[in-house]
Amino acid sequence: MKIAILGGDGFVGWPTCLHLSNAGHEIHIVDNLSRRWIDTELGVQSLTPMDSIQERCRIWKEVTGRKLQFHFLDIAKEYERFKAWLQEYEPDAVIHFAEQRAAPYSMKSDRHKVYTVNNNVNATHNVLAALVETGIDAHLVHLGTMGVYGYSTIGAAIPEGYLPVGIETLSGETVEQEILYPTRPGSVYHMTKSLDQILFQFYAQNDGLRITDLHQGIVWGTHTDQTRLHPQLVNRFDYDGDYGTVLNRFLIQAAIGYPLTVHGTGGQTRAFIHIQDSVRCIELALQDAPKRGERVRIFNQMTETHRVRDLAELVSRLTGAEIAYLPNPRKEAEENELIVKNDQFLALGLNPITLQDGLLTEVVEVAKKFAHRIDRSRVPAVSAWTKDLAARVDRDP
Ligand code: NAD
Ligand code: USQ
Repeated sequence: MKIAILGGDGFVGWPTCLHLSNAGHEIHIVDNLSRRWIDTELGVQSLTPMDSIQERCRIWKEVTGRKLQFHFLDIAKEYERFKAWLQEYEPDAVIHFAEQRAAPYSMKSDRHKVYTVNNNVNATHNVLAALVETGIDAHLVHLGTMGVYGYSTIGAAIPEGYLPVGIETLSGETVEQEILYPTRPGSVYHMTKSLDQILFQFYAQNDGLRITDLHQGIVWGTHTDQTRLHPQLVNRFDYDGDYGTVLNRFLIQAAIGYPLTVHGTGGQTRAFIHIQDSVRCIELALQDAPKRGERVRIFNQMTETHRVRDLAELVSRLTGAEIAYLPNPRKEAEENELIVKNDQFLALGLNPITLQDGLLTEVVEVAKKFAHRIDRSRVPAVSAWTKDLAARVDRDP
C-alpha cells in the first residue's frame, strides 16, 4: 500500500513509519515539525538524541534499503497545499497522528488552548474535506484517545466507541439503537479528540468516507524492533512535565534519583499500551478497512489498566525510588475504576505485551544511558487546570 503518515516524525508516528516500511509499504511522512518547535518553546529536549527527520530517513535507507519520503507540510494551516499533495500522491491509506497531543500543554494558558483547538480540529477537518474533494478513497486511520470516555466511578465496562441505548418511541415501544459513547473529556486536548469523533461520524455518513478511530491508552516504552536497528533510528522520549506521560516519567525519575511524582492520591486508573503493540495495532487496523457507507469503526487500543499509585509502587520496588504524593495540578477524579473492552484487536490476533519487569528495566537502562541530557528543573508538572489549582502546584518536590 501507499501510506501517508501525518505526524510521522512523532513518538508513535516514527516507529509506525518504520514498522510499515519494514512490512513493504510505500511510506510518505507528512509533518510540520511543530513538536520539535514546541521543545524549543518549552526549553526541553527528548531524552534520547533525535536526528533531523531527513537524517533519520537517510539512515533507514542505509540500514534496510527502503525509502521513506518526507514532506514538510502543515495540514492545519495549508489546506490547498495538502489537497494538492493528496491529489498528486493518491495514498491508499492515511494515518493521522498530526495533532497537539499533551493535555498539560493544552491547559498551560489561553494561548495554548486556542492553539490546540485550532491545530487539532482544523487538521482533522482539512484531511476529511480534502479526501472528499479529491475523491480519493483512502482508508483514514486516526489516533484518538481513551480519554474521550471520561473516568466514571461506577466501574462499568467501556465498550468500543458505541453504547447501546433503548429509546421509547411515540407508540410506547422500546427501540434499541447504538450511539457514540457520550464524551467526557478531561482537558482541552481531550476535548479536541471528542470533537474529532463528530467530524468522523458526519463524513462517514455524508460522504461514505472509510474511517477507523483508534481510542488509544497511554503509550509507554521507547524501542520497537525497528528503532533498535541503529542508534540514529532511536525513538523520541518525552520526560518533561508537559509531554512526558506517567509511566515513562516514573521510569526516568527512578533512573536519576528523583522522587516519583504521583498526583494526588494516585487513585487515578488509566489504560496503557506498549509502543510495540501500538504500532502492531495500527497495522492490524489498516488490514481490516471498513467498507464505504459503513459507520466509523472504533477500536479501544489498550492492553491493560493500572492505578497510578500502583505503578509508582511497582517502579519503586524495582528501583528503590522514593514516592512523592503531590498536590494534583489537574482537575480529575481522585479515584476511579476503569474496565475497558478491547475484544476487536484480540480477535484480529493481537498478543498483548503487558508490564513486565524486563521491559521496565529496559526503559530505566535507556534513561540511565541518557541521564546526562535530563534537565531536572523540567521534571515537575506545573501546568494547572484552573487558576485555583495553579496556586497549589509543587514546583520542587
Ligand atoms: P507527538 O507530538 O510526538 O507527534 C505528533 C506529530 O504530529 C509531531 O511530529 C508533530 O510535529 C506533528 N503535527 C502536529 N500538528 C501538525 C500539523 N498541523 N501538521 C503537520 N504535522 C503536525 O505525539 P505522539 O505521542 O506520537 O501521538 C500521536 C497521536 O497519537 C496523537 O494524535 C495523540 O493524540 C495520539 N495518542 C498518543 C498517546 C501517547 O501516549 N503518546 C496516547 C494516545 C493517543
Ligand atoms: N500523572 C501523575 N504524575 C505525573 C504525570 C501524570 O500522577 O508525573 C497522572 C495524571 O494526573 C493523570 C495520569 O497520570 O491522572 C495520566 O497522565 P498522563 O500525562 O500520563 O496522560 P494523559 O494526560 O491522559 O495523556 C496521555 C497522552 C495523550 C493520550 C492519553 C491517553 O499525552 O496524548 O491521549 O495519554 S488516555 O490517558 O488514555 O486518554
